[in-house]
Parts: sequence; C-alpha cells; structure tokens
Amino acid sequence: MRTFLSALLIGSSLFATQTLAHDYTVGDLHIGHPWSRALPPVAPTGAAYLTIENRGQQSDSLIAASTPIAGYTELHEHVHEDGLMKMQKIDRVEIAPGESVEFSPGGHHVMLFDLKEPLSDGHRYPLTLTFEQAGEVEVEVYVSKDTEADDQSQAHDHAGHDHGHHHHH
Ligand SMILES: [Cu+2]
Repeated sequence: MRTFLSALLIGSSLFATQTLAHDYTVGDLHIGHPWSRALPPVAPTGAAYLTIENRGQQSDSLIAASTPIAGYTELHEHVHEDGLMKMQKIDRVEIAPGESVEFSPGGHHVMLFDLKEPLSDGHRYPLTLTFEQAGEVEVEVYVSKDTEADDQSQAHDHAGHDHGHHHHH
C-alpha cells in the first residue's frame, strides 16, 4: 500500500506536494500536516487531524482548539467499549518530551461541531491550537477527500459517526 501511495504521490506532481506537506512550529512543538477529510455539505460535524511532536525537554498538552468554521470544538479520543469504537471527549492531549502524538481517523482528533461551511475537497480553513506551555498557534487545515491517511483504511471512517448522544458541558 505504501508503495502504491508513493507512486501515486510522485505521479500527481506539484499539487500533491503542496497539499500533503505543511507544518508549523510553536515553542518546542512541531505540528505536521493538519487535515480534514472532505464530507458531504450536509454533514453537521467534522474532524481535524494532525501530528504534534515535542522536541523540547518538558511535557506539554493540547488543551483547546478553535476555528471560525465551527460553532465549537472538542478534543476527542476513540475507546473500545463493548466491542464498539466510540468517541469520547478528553480535556487534554499530552505530548511527552521527545514523543510524537498522531491525530488520525480512529484515534485522537479535534471534533468540529455546528459546521458553518462544508468541508469540501480542496478547501482550507484556519484552526487555532492552544497548548498549556507553548501557547497558541494558528495552523491551516487542508480538506481532502483522499490523503495518505487512507493508508489506515482499517480505521473506521469518522464521517459516519453519530454524535447525537454526546453530552456537552
Ligand atoms: Cu469525535
């Protein structure tokens, strides 16, 4: 699969390069490739994925995220419960020194509620991440219908998730 994807990326030239690689630095944190999966226009919720690498000596935590395209956001993780994968809200995502945390479909993600504009393929939107130590950084999220994350296609597709039973505080 990796080989196939690599060939695909090379074959699709400059556009793919620009689409698939972008990163940010805030303090000792390195943030790689924020992206969202494209969804049908009617989707009320979406999710943002990225990687956060801590190149410093002390632990830091992602504690909040916000974007003008969503009414509000939550940090989510997936847990196995009664044989099912469920999402649940978490207060923080800690990134230990020297470690890297990947937000991906089926794992951690920034959940976007009350979408004000559709997550359409090729769209980009700003997302402000707040870290306990490093502070705030605004990143640009790329919306794509097919990304390298499709490599993890065993991970379930977030688009089909029902958030109706979530409790919000
Ligand atoms: Cu979620």
